[in-house]
Amino acid sequence: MKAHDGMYIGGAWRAAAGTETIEVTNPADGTLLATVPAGGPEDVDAAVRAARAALPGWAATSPAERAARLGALRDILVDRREEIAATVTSELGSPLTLSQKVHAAVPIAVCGSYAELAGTYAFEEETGNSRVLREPVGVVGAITPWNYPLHQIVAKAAPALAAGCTMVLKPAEDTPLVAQLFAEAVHEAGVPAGVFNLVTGLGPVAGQALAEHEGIDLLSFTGSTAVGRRIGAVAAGGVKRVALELGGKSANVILPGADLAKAVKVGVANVMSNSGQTCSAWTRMLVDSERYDEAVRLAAEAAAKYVTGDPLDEGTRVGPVVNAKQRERVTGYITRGQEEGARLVTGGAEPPEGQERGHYVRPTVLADVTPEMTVAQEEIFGPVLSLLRYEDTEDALRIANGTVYGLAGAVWAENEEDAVAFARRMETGQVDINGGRFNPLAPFGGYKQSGVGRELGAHGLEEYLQTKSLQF
Ligand code: TXE
Repeated sequence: MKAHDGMYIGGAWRAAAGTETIEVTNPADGTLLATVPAGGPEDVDAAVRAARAALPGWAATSPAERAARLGALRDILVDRREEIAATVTSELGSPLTLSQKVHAAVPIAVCGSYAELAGTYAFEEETGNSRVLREPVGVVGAITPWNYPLHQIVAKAAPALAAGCTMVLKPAEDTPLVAQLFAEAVHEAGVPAGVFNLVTGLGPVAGQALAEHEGIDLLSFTGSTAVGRRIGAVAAGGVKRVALELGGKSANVILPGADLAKAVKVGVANVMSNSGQTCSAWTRMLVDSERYDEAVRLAAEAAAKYVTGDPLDEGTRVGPVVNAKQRERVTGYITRGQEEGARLVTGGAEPPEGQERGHYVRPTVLADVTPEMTVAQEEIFGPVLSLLRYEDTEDALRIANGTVYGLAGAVWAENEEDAVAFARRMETGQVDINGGRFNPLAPFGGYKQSGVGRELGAHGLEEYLQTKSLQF
């Protein structure tokens, strides 16, 4: 695949300071797709300086001008959506249909929503004898993961640019190609030089250098809780603002009386999508004891129908996971679940037949999972669903809230009001009621150890703003 051998800094592709590179491979078959530079502290420093230099000019632009640039950016992403989908499929391994419908379409929707918000948001308002100004925070350092590679970038870059901030992005090492494509689109959209900068590189090197850099005013990180905790502390030590979007272990609560067949079908689809590599995935399905066995049967039946295979084949529903390490991690959890007493009803740790070359994991369902088991507590990040049994509503709530995470969740009930009443008591940032539908304007982010701050919509924009009040 075509790749840039430099970094996008100060409006141009420049050679990296060092000679280290990253090999980008296709998780479906291990073939080499491209090499990109692995940046170091010098590259990060050059990018932060470029962002700092561009800040006064960009912060002074009118919201209408920023809206126009974001609108142009959205249109370019629309024009290049097939290329985006193909790129994500080759470096992440997601089925091409998913790449088209989600990996390309969602960032386009999010970028469009910020083009609109930039033009309509009240950056100034009067309150009593004061005028409140909402000003950009400054230079943003963004570190993103590979699981929704373009979405995670746009969920930070679009609000940052709408707010008048400038930024440096360090994307995940597994998926730098779509990040390069995004930098090209930003350039083409006429965003001034230095407003958006890209440094590809390894987390502990380029990522760490960005988190530690004194020239950053806000660090926005999405990734594992372990890394988030560490770099959050580093950034807070420098009195920078920190936004963290971390892991999850979301509950899908099926209340008695809910449409079980539908809830199980949608629940299984939610977990298997993107090979389970979704921080908000409903990985714990909670069913009342009376209907538990029926739910297990339905879930196993549904999961067994999920065809794993080549992401380019139209029939494929589950592609590989992103890399060998992730595959090992996921299958390790499946084995651990069985060792702790969970019952494997479909799938398992063995690679699917004939797919040993890629990083494939069988769509797996574990039954008889109890709340204290590792598979019910830790984020697996693979196509693995755990079914837990509850006795009554209070028990269901205790189980749903009984992890360190609180990112998302779902509630199914016969009456919507019952689902809403239950959702109000859940310690989590987002809940889908009887299925729900994606809304690019709805705030997304975690309670408890799932993170700090919100992305998307006006709440996402406000993360990149600081307020000043003028008293008259
Ligand atoms: O994440 P990392 P990994 C979870 C998921 C997954 C696990 C491991 O459970 O199985 O994390 O995935 C950068 N300083 N999530 O190892 O390492 C790294 O380069 C600065 C949940 O891929 O956290 C990449 O850009 N940066 C999740 C980003 O952090 C560092 C999405 C994420 O990588 C760094 C991904 C360091 N010391 C994984 N070390 C979600 N919330 O959606 C790494 N990075």
